[in-house]
Amino acid sequence: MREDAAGKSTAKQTDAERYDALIIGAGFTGLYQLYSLRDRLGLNAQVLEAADGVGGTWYWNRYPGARCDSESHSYCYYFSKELVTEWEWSERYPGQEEIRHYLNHVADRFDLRKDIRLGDRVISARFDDAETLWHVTTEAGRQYEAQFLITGVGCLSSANVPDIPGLDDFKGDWYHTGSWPHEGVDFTGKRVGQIGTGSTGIQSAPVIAEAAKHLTVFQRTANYSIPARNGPLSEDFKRYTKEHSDEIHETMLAGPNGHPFRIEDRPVASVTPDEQREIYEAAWEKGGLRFRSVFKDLLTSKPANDTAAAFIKTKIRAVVKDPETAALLSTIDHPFATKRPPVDSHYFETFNRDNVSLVDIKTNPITRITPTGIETTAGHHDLDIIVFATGFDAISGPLLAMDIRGKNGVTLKEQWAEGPKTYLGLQVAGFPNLFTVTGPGSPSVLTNMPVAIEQHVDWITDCIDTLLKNGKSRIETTPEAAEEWVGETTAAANATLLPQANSSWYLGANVPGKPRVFMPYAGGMAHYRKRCNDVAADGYKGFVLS
Ligand code: NA7
Repeated sequence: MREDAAGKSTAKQTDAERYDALIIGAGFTGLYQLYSLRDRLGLNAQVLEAADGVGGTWYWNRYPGARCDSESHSYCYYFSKELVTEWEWSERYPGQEEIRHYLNHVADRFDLRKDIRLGDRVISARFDDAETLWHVTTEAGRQYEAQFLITGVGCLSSANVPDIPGLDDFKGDWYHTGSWPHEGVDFTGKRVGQIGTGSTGIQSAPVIAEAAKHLTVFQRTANYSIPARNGPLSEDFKRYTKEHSDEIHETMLAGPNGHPFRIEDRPVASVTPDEQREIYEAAWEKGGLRFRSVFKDLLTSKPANDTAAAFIKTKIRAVVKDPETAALLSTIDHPFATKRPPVDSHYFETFNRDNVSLVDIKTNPITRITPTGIETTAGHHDLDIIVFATGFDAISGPLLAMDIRGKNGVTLKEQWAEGPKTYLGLQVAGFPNLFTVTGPGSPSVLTNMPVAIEQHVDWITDCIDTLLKNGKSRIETTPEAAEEWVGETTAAANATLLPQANSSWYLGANVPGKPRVFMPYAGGMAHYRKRCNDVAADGYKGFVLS
């Protein structure tokens, strides 16, 4: 079958370039998926990437302070031992620029660039049932065809700029953190307004405050944050991570969220309140997402969660000197870690600066943007620059931004009118041979992303290999399997406190009009991997191969 696969650029009746597989996006997913299909299976695969460089999320997110909250020795590929050994991270958490260097290094090291077309944004994909072919069109009007279509479009790549009246009239400059100018923004002497206090806003505020004349942070929902305790990695630690890379990887694979640390097997109630405080204190000093791992029930028991929440709120009040500001920052309406928990470098300390103020837009919402600033129900704020740290139309957004049509011309938008429905986050019923890496219904954003990505890419690669070796040409999930999986995804979320965060982007609640469905699979990465493997071993149960 593989010999039958069409060669590169063998145009038929149309001018379309023909491939075995097309991959959308040249981030972590696209690079590894290309390597896997091309170098492992020998397929003729092509990556189409909208940006002018590789890097995906890390190509676009260049805002001040942009840094990953996974630790650098785990935020990378593990498929190649040589790559793990030769690459050296400089800091505990990798900054945006360093991650981009890393992904460029990967592209060069595995000679991937020749099969990546940059600056070619996919706008539509249509499945031809008779030919079992995906027809893909890009913004530039180029046409492509392929038997398999794999999306590696990322979960956080469709910028959410809120529809606030008056933005067009603003005389200053405005930016969304997710599509930041490559040349940077000079804040010197400027009055800056930042809307949003999620992971991004919490990273950018301290850096903007250092440069700007004045920074006004507009906060709708107060947020927890744990100090990152970022810093240069010691030579000893670098050596340790290389010498123990197999063990580290095993730990990442064994846990629920792909991080290189284990979750302690003790509930909060198993220790006294004094011991709890000591444990939280030590975790606070250590910093980072590890804070979540000190007890096993922080995300499943509200009373347990309350102890962590109370500890962090006390810390915020201890750091922030102005009592009113401290109260605003520590009045948090959701349990700890039910929204993606940020890690920060001096976020709360930033509010002790003379040139920083906090505006409560929950009590006094923004009414409009004026030519000279932002107006709330409590007054006007004069601004030269507005920074929207307002997040993304997450997970399903980047897929729905393309016009994807499956069998009988049904659009993905129609198929997902009530919210995304997939089987295992990998496939949509009625869309044969379309694979959605880290799609809705998979663990994705609840994990350390490269771990989730490698698992999906490996599964898809094995699946395509099996298909072709068995003389089949298509794989498609059934509506029943997808329906059941949506049920399982919902049940997995409901077994945790995660749905209690009302305005979370996990739920799509941050985008007006988006159906409220808990999108990522919360049953844990290790459990999910086993499910996917069992499905494959069981003859791809829930899929039809033909
Ligand atoms: P998030 O986590 O979605 O945060 C967006 C922030 O912007 C959050 O504080 C929102 O408040 C606020 N927001 C969004 N829309 C508005 C409007 N219309 N008015 C006022 N405030 C608004 O996005 P991030 O970019 O910070 O982080 C995304 C992920 O990237 C992060 O979790 C990491 O995984 C990396 P709200 O809470 O909705 O009240």
